[in-house]
Amino acid sequence: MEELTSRGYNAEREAVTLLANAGEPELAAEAAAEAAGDAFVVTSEHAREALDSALLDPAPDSEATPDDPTPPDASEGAPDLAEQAPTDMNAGNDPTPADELLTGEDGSDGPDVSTGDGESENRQIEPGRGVETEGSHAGASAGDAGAGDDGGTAAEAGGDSPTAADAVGDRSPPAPEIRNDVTGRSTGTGEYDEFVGTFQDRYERLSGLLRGRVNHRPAEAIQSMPGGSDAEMIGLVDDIRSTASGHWIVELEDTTGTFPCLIMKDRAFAPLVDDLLLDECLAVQGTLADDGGILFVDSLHFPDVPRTHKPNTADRHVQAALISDVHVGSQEFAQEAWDRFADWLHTPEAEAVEYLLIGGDMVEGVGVYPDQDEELDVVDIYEQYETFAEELKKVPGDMEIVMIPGNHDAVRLAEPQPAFTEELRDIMSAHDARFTGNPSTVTVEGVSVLMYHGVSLDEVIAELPEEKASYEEPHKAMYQLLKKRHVAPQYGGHTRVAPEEKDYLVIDEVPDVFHTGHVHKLGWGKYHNVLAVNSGCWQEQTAFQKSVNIDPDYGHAPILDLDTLDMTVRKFV
Ligand code: D5M
Ligand code: FE
Ligand code: ZN
Repeated sequence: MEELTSRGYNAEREAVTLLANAGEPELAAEAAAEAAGDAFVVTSEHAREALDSALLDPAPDSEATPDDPTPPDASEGAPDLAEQAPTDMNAGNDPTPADELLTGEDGSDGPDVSTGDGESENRQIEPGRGVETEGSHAGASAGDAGAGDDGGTAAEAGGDSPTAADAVGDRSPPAPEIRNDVTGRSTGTGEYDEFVGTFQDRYERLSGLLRGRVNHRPAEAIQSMPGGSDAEMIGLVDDIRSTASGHWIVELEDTTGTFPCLIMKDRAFAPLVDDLLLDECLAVQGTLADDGGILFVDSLHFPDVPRTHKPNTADRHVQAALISDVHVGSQEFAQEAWDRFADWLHTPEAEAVEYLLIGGDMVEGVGVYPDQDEELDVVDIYEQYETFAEELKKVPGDMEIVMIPGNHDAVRLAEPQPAFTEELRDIMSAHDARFTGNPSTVTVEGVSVLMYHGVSLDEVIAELPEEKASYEEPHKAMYQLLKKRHVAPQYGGHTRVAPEEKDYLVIDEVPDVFHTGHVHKLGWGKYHNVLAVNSGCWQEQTAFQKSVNIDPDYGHAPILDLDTLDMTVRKFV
């Protein structure tokens, strides 16, 4: 199973059983993946084909196949930027207007970011019956009402049980506009070399954001500068190591080579080294050592979001529900909460909620994690989508729905993930929903929402200090992605990345709202005026989550006022 998931496939339960019972399960899985081609769901058919065919003998080449967008060995570092003939990295890089220098600054301390200390207003509203606020776990994690201090106080919901009969039925939202969607534009065939192109594009665009702030000299040029010279460089982080005396060496790479940069432990910005992830883009300014072999760093710059960013707002009162991680098909799918949510959408109170944005993991999928099948309610992946479609039908038909896939969905696992296939769209066609890739930028009523499922959040949370990123405050992990202007900076870890000519994971334009899910925790706040929302889930605690003490925030719907960017969380548990 791991073999299949690591290659970006989901698999039917029967297929898993067949492959697991094969003489050499790993090879069998690999062969089944070949048979599945670009189907992304390995069916029992594929498994049988693999077991019957000569594919197993001799052992297939373990190199990635053209259908497999993931690298042969994810533990391998990011490809060398300079491996291919360097493109002209200096051309076409419009330096952004100089934002304020962000040297050594941690944006999350900015005044526009609330601390989630529980003192801020906790705007949670509970419609429906018998709902308790007290003791709500979300109360603690979502108390970070950073979404503005202007109005929007909690209102008590009406006591009547809403039913579909209360339908308001006069929504007529204009169509959202979608950008940065890989769907239908995928160029990657899975060759490792293609990653060089992806990283060159990443470098080109992220360094473009930094060029107004530093006077970049290529690594090659710095290598031949005399000792003692001042030098500035923009590069992707290639290595981070500490010296015997506790200082840090950050190796930066551009298209001409790499150069080591020394960050002294007593510098004010030294703690920022803890926030660094491999392969993110950084700029440094400093002075070369006497022998010219290392750069002593005086300042560090992240691509970041300008503090002056002014978000767009809708010019009428209209709202969007931001949800994710529905996990239909799981025994833990929170059916009652979902039904209450869907019912509430039919009430006059929800009249302004014209958009439903779903950030991935529509269904529980099959074979996503070991032993996951023991908790499946619906074992067939297509039946899961059929069941999901039934759940979606409960939502008012005049809402505009946008969906991206997540890691439990039946599309390729490697990011950027293309939108659901025609076959799956047909199953989920009831609402004429819009299907777009993960990530995508969806503009509703003038407000741009960067939708990203959020797999990289696990990594950001694992790598960064607790106060910068934690499951309790997932929005802070999102701030880091905004600061790095990339939704999944680190290559070769948990987050699978596909080689595309364009790095779709770069956050090119600053969004007004950043919407993720995946970690099943609710949290929101503002980072340099960008509202970051992680939207919880509709799945109660799974056995795995119990084993690692993850207490999911299920049955909550963050409702966003598109005209003010204020957030209200509605509880349906
Ligand atoms: O994952 C929901 C959250 O739980 C996310 O933070 C990953 C984590 N998770 C869940 N199951 C597992 C297993 N089996 N291994 C590691 N991490 C896990 P989602 O993928 O949205 O269900
Ligand atoms: Fe999920
Ligand atoms: Zn997920």
